[in-house]
Amino acid sequence: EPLSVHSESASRHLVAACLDCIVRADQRCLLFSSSSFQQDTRTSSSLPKLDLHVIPVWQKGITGKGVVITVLDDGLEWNHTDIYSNYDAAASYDFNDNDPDPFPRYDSTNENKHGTRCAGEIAMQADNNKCGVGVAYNSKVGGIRMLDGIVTDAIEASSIGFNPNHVDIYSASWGPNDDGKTVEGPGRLAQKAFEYGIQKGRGGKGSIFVWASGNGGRQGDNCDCDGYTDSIYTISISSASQQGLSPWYAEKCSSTLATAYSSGDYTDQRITSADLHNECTQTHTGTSASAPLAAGIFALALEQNPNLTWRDLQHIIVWTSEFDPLANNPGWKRNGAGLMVNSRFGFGLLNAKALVDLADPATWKHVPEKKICIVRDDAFQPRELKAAGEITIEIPTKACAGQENAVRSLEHVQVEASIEYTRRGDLHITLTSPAGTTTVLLAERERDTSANGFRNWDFMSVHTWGEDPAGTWTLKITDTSGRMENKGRILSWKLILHGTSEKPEHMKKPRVYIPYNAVQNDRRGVEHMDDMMEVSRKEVPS
Ligand SMILES: *[C@@H]1O[C@H](CO)[C@@H](O)[C@H](O)[C@H]1NC(C)=O
Ligand SMILES: *[C@@H]1O[C@H](CO)[C@@H](O)[C@H](O)[C@H]1NC(C)=O
Ligand SMILES: [Ca+2]
Ligand SMILES: [Ca+2]
Ligand SMILES: [Ca+2]
Ligand SMILES: [Ca+2]
Repeated sequence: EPLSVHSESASRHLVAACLDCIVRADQRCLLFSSSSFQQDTRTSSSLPKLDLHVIPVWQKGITGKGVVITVLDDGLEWNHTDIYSNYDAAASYDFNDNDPDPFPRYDSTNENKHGTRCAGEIAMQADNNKCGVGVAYNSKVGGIRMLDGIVTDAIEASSIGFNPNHVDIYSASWGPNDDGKTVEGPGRLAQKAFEYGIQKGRGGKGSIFVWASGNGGRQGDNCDCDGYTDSIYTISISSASQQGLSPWYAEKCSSTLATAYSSGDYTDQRITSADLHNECTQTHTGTSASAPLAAGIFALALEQNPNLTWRDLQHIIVWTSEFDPLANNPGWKRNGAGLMVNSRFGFGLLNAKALVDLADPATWKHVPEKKICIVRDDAFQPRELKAAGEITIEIPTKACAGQENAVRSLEHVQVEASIEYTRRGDLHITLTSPAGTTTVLLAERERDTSANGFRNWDFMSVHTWGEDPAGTWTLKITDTSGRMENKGRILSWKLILHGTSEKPEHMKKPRVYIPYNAVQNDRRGVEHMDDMMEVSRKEVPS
């Protein structure tokens, strides 16, 4: 059973914080209405005043109209009275039972509530005195029932590739087991479905795949070992708590693009949504609850500008996500393009208003054509690694300068490597860019005792986004576990640079970071923020 749903385990949260209004997004404090903009749900004024800035987008009349989202999960209670008016049968299917109706299977434990909760966050109806308001409350939402049974590569592929000229956004809050010892990605068919969606979906503009980054934090898991989040095609979303902190279940990795709110410590508020049996919940949790909030925000951007390509959207997320509200966490660094990035949060907290404003078709210029430059060393001989040892590989490159596929401004970077090692979880891999940005591509995982190593695994990083890749890269593999019996070798590697030959228009001026929210009870001064940026040029170890 390789898949797990990314909710927190219920047992940790028997004491529900029963608060009047429990949502982190601006669907929070709904008072059952989209028009009463009473939205501050803090339980104490000492908490930071945090905001995904959705309401200013609603005030412009942008609510997800004309955008179709489907939730790949355990089913959708589509006749729920807070979902029904936005339900889209053409975005729905049941691949567990092979029929068009994704209605979840009821049982005494209500275990199949997950998909309905995720869909509610996106598209709960406004002003109907029921549950809450979805982030994109006039979008259409469907459900693909695919987790309630044996999940084969074929079922994943059918789900990822379902009706790609009708569905705009696929939201997935599941992935490989979060046990801290699994390394797994999409199978052959699922990979093909991602590629098809990117190339052909949305009339060739590319399907939008939103993915939860995983809940294996307590198990020492690392989302670099999750090939779904690690894919360049998925927008991988992590969580922040009501306190603006990285929650206990969060995983770190270099592929996470951005963050939305979710649950945190057990007294922290959780996410409000629709629930099975036409009920409501105030206890939706984990990165599972963050990804749908992000999917809803992206639906707002697609209503504003339906012509955005899948790469336009990733660029807009990178350029508008906020460092400031999460600045009290360790691990921030400023990359060579001036962007703040953190392996817990990617580029930071989503800001719906900034994202939708940048997407404005009157001003947005599509990013230039995608180029891929592959750097390899044909003379490379396998190199040995031992406990307490280190392999350093210097990779000089002109980044295909002078060729049709020259990359001058980076998007994703992949290191495809095959590594044999007696204990995989003791490996630590970093990549340093010519601009001096060091990214952890793999962190140790205490529970991963596997001797299987990595076979052509794509380690993916977004941390050097916007940098010029020409110069010398450094790949470093170490083992500091102290287990002296460890040994192995790196058999092969390839550096894959994704990006553009021209700098995208919006990046021609540097990104300016401003304090996130003028009305927030900010406990840090602006000067302190500048200090913080100075220190955090190097990643602060956690
Ligand atoms: C939704 O459908 C189920 C199954 O047919 C039914 O039991 C339930 O009463 C319906 N809910 C509503 C709100 O109509
Ligand atoms: C989208 O692109 C089409 C074709 O280029 C154009 O006609 C249309 O006006 C564009 N829509 C927006 C909102 O920019
Ligand atoms: Ca069915
Ligand atoms: Ca409602
Ligand atoms: Ca995981
Ligand atoms: Ca991804």
